[in-house]
Amino acid sequence: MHHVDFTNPDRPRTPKYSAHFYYNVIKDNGFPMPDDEKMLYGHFREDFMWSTASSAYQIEGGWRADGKGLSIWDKFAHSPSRILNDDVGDIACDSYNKIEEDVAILKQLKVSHYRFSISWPRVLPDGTINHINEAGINYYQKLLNALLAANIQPQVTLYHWDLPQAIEDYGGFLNDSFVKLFRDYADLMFDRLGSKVKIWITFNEPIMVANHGYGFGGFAPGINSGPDTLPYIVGHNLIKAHAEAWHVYNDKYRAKQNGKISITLNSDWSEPRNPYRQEDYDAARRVVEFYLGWFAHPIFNGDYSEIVKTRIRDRSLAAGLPHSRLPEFTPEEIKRVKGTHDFFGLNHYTSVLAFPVDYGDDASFDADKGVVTVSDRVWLDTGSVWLKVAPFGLRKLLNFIKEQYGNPPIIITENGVSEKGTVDLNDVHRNYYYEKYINQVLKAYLLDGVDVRGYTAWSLMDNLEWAAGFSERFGFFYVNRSDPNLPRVPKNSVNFYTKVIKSPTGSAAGSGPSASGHPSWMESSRVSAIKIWRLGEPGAGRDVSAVCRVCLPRVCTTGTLMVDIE
Ligand code: GBH
Repeated sequence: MHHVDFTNPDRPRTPKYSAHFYYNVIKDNGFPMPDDEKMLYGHFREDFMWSTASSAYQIEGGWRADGKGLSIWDKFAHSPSRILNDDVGDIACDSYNKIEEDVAILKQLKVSHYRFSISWPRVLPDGTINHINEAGINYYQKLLNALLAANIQPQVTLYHWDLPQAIEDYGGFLNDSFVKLFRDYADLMFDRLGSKVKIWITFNEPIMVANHGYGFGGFAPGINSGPDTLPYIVGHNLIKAHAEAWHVYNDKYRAKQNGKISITLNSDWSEPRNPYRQEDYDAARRVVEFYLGWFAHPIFNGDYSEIVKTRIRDRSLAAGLPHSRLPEFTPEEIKRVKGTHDFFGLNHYTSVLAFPVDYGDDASFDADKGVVTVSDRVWLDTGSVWLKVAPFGLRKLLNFIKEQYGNPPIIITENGVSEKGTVDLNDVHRNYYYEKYINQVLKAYLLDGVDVRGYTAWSLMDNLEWAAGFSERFGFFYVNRSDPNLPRVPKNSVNFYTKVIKSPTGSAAGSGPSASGHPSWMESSRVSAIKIWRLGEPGAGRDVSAVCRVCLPRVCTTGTLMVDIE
């Protein structure tokens, strides 16, 4: 535990890290749990919205049913090698024909709310209001009626990535006319469905539309011809379209329908890779500023943030361009966009460690951000490579939103975890994930005063996980795809989530340990953490730190020892 300098006749002893560590073990007489990992007991608001979510393309199927038009995901999925195993959403979970089944499993979960999205081409086959598909509107009417009859309040997303292909054929989000097309579509939906909906979300995760769809093309429509400019044009039109939809609702429907409307943004939380290096702090800040701030800053504060504007302008001018690749809002547009929110919709799954990298002449969203991110090796694995379990990040992100965007009411519109490979209905790793993340939300609410109004677990059932196809499963319910009836089979986490929602004294989110002194889920959590560790591909073995984090929390100090990936 001490280094001895044998070149020095005095043989001086210098303590290694292990000496400090062992000193603390002795001092603490064991391995106490760090404060930020201890469970907090308490309650959310009385009217807290407990929800679970899905999206149209991921579950509906019925891709050509009753006059539905094609979406960019229909086309993308039917193009070779775009989706893993060439999976398609033609049938998906067949929710188009299974309203009863879906509402039954929502009732089983005892959620107060359900977040789903509308397929734009199902209601407007060519994307315009020139041709309305009544059969499509009927489907959503029936779904809304069934939900309300079950006392489940809908949270409806207008756009969860499935643009009518007919609009894409005219340039999609790149064409300024997108703004009016979206406004008209939104107007029609408020008119026809709005009496039954109190929570509207215009767009789900705009950054994915802009950067995945039109930047590097991993998502539909799969465009990668102009990563330097196209994502920014897409983002710009999307923000304007969101603002117009908000104004239509505000001017024409709010008084009568009395609902709320906003946008859902997603972001990882980011920590510096090396907490002793200022540049890494700056890089970590840029991750969140580019991820969340790209859209949140104009909508909540007016205009893009200085950090984003300055970096893109500087890099554009350095490359010899006459102006920034990031479009500018006019003063009138800034006024029109600013304040178009009734709450902050947040999707969050994971955290990253950031450090700065100079991308040279490369011009893209990532190059402009100038950051590379890695994971802390002590964060547990899941069924998705990008998703590591790091619950603390959610509390930090909630606090960031509170500080940066004027303490808005926040609805967490997605949070969840996946598995892949062999089906195991005993998904204790999902219980572990939800317990830890929801508890961080509770801390943000009770200890930090963050105005959290609702929590939404992704997802109701296993579904088409975009480019990953059906291979990664986020659901509370397993969907047996080898049975043509596509039955929904509850996993263990159904009970867990129901308990969290319903528990009068609370369990994960609740008010105290049980008689035994430990909340009943405590032991299963430890087991499940170890199970998550095993979820990766065989052989992709995680080092033991993942396990010792569970058993010996102090051995692996998140973020501080993890500086060895260059
Ligand atoms: C959400 O996106 C979506 O809203 C939801 O539809 C989806 O099912 C859910 O998450 C689970 O993924 O392929 O390595 O480039 C969360 C943001 C966007 C994170 C896509 C993962 C793919 C990374 N996700 N991203 S990669």
